[in-house]
Amino acid sequence: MTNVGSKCRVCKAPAIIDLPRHNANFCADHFLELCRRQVVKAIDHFGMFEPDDKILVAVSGGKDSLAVWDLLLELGYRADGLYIGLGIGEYSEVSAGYAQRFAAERGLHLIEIKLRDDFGYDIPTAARATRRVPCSACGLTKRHLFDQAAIDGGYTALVTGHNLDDEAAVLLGNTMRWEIGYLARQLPVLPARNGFPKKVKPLVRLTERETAAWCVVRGIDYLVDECPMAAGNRHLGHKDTLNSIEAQSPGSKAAFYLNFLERMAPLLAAHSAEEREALQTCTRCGAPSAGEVCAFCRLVETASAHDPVPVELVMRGKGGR
Ligand code: Q46
Ligand code: ZN
Ligand code: ZN
Repeated sequence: MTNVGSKCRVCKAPAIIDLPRHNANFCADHFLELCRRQVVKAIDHFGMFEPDDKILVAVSGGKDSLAVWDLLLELGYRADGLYIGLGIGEYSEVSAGYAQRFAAERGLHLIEIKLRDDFGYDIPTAARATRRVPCSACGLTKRHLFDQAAIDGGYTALVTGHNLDDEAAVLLGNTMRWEIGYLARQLPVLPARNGFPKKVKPLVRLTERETAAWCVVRGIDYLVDECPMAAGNRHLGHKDTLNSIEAQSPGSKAAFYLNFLERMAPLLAAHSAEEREALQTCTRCGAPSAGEVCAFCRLVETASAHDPVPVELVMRGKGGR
């Protein structure tokens, strides 16, 4: 991860990673220290947590969600995990194993939901049955189930592992379309409102290379493979674009996203307040909803009535990006 012979900026020991945006190399200990500092800075700066928050971490078995769970526990927060079995073929079976092992080895509480067993569908089938792109059916499912599990379990903060690369890529997409409504809500903390839990992204100051390195140095075994349904996902293309800008001009990615939060997001705050529609309660599941029956319950109804569809069938012809 670094040039042979380079030294840690802090202690001059042999470095294990170079971070061009910090214009420095770090040894393992000082790299971990830098990551902790970045997370604490995000938590403090954005007022992410109250000391008595009961945290639920959305866990996928990938590097970001396991890193954020590990970091929060290390920083002294109480945090349980929630894993959703999305039924995306072998990928889901393997990812469940990573989440379960992480929790079991550390004696942590992991709540598990299995879409096929608990709701009678899986993501490939939902995508086919509703003619949505897979990530849209998946996003709707995950948002609903994370929110509901947090509310039902009495958790006061729902944490996700979104990192700087994720947020910058979404910001680029939203900016290119001038999606003012989405831009106004693209914040690292969304307070609890209208029956939704507080949502927090503590990793927004760390890149995905840094969260991966955190896991490697901490000995966290995570699923490296990407979801097979991500092919064609616009965010991946935006990440590539930002990475080539970053390679030319280190620090651009962080400046793009963090300066948006500093300089632009406050100007959009009024817009986000206006957008807050009064919501009703879903007559089936009790969740906040724009209509009588929420989008999730409608998805369940359609997807669970459909014969199961394997991942390969949904993704046929969509491989590569
Ligand atoms: S799991 Fe789901 Fe992601 Fe797979 S289907 Fe798309 S949204 S890519 S984070
Ligand atoms: Zn050092
Ligand atoms: Zn509902």
